[in-house]
Amino acid sequence: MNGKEAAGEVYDVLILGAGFGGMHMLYEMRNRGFSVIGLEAGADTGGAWYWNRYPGARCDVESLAYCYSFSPIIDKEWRWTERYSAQKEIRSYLQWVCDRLDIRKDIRFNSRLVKAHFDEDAHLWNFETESGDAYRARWFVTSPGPLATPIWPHIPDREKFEGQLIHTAKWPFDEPDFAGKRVGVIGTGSSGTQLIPIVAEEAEHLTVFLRTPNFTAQARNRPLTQEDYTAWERVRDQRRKEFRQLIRGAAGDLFVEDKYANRRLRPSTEFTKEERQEQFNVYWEHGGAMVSSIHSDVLSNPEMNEELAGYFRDKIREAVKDPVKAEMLCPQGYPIGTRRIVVGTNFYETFNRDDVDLIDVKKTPIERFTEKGLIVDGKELEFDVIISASGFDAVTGSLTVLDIRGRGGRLLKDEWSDGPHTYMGLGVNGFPNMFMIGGPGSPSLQTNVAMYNEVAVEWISDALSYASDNGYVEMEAEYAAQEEWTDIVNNLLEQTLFSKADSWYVGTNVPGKKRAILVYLGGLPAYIEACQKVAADNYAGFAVTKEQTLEPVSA
Ligand code: NA7
Repeated sequence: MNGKEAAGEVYDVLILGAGFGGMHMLYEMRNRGFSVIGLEAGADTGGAWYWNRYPGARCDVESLAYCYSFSPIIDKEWRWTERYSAQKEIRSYLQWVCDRLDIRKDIRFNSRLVKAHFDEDAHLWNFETESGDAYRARWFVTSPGPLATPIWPHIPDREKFEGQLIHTAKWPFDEPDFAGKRVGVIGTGSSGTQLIPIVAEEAEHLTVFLRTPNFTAQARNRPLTQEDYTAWERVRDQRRKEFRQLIRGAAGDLFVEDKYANRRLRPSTEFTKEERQEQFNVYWEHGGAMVSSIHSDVLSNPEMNEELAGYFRDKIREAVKDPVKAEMLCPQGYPIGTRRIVVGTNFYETFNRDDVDLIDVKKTPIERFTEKGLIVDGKELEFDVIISASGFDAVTGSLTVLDIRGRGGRLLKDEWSDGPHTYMGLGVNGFPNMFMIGGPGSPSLQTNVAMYNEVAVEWISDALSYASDNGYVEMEAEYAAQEEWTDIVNNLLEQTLFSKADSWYVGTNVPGKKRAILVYLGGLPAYIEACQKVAADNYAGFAVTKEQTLEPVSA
């Protein structure tokens, strides 16, 4: 049945997005007896892992942690092949889960939601897709992915470029061939850092445009062996419980020798400088972003933070032979960990190649595009292909891009024009019956997002069961509760070194976006505790409405 046919039908729940969060939500709702429909813009499931198909795309959280934990079937039947999964494998995993748990039949693919309007009289949401299909549902659960609205660099005359122009998050299905080509890459976040070494191998010449250097840890990816799996299966259930008690929702030290495994973070001050250096060395060699967060005070203690930053800079200077390029690549002027640590392979070593140039656009900005390439420092640089690894309008952008209207026609985008206001990152005052997975004010991208998603799915599912069991037709975040939570989220920014850096975490990568923290920085355990408290207190902070029933009128 397509949406038009369904227009008369009212679903209990409509879910926006069929990535990690959306698929799980759909499965959970269906198991609880709700009628449910999912809308997905892509032609298949995968979410971020459907769209970000650029060469080298890979998760920066270990596969054994970055996956579902709710299904024994999945645990039994799926095997990850590498320590850090490549995009293709995660996409295959999500497609397989979609089929194996029979989720697919309830998802409408190629269905990009453009409008969601709340009907206050009927206590229902009305939806419309890009192709004009209409749906109605009591509850609206958004899971669009916090990194789903790509942004282009603000460089004039982009449309004039006659070569191939590609955004990493809109990678063409026909794999581009870089052999014999002059390629430019703009951006050195996670996407650029993963892509650059691979393009350098293929292209005739590569020019990298760098603006803010990131701290990049070594991935040290490797195949997972039978021994790894045997060891993992012994501790899996215990570790998953532990993940929920860890600030980042994952350990990153699954295979670290026990003597160093630091599952309960301790402050750096409990160790001598020599001990800390030894710990850095162990984690650097082990690989992954964990080296940046092995002590609990790295984001609050400036001296400790600088010690770790210095450790990273020394590693960059060791890897990059040309001292000028090495200094260009050394992050300065912001604390380590306040922009997402990038996890890379051969990134720094790529700049030792003769056919790779590095241009610092802070010193020599890209002035504009031309038919043949880019004007930089008054000179034209010619390219066959320009790749923009310029990132996303993170977290809020996935929702503000839509026409979402709550009570009295209030537009969500306007509500958040001075920064997002949410209750627990789950609900928004004025937008009854709308619940968010990965909403602003939740820990989402500040944690292992696969683990956080499960927490959000469980909480929202319980909330909807509670509403349904009690005959509530509306559930809405109260204004006071929302503002109190928003203050908590904003104050956490001020209490940490996060306030000292520009990044997509605070929205400064999007011109005109209000500087405001988009994620809850208190860590996963504190967030879970807050969510549990609200639920245990009959969803305190959410106002509920029972359907009015007319009294029989006597003759
Ligand atoms: P990011 O991390 O937002 O990186 C975007 C990069 O693009 C970053 O280096 C930007 O520099 C750069 N950029 C943007 N505009 C320009 C212009 N005009 N000139 C030069 N450089 C520019 O996005 P990613 O896709 O790499 O990663 C997003 C997340 O996905 C990542 O954190 C992981 O969670 C997975 P800037 O830093 O703004 O100076």
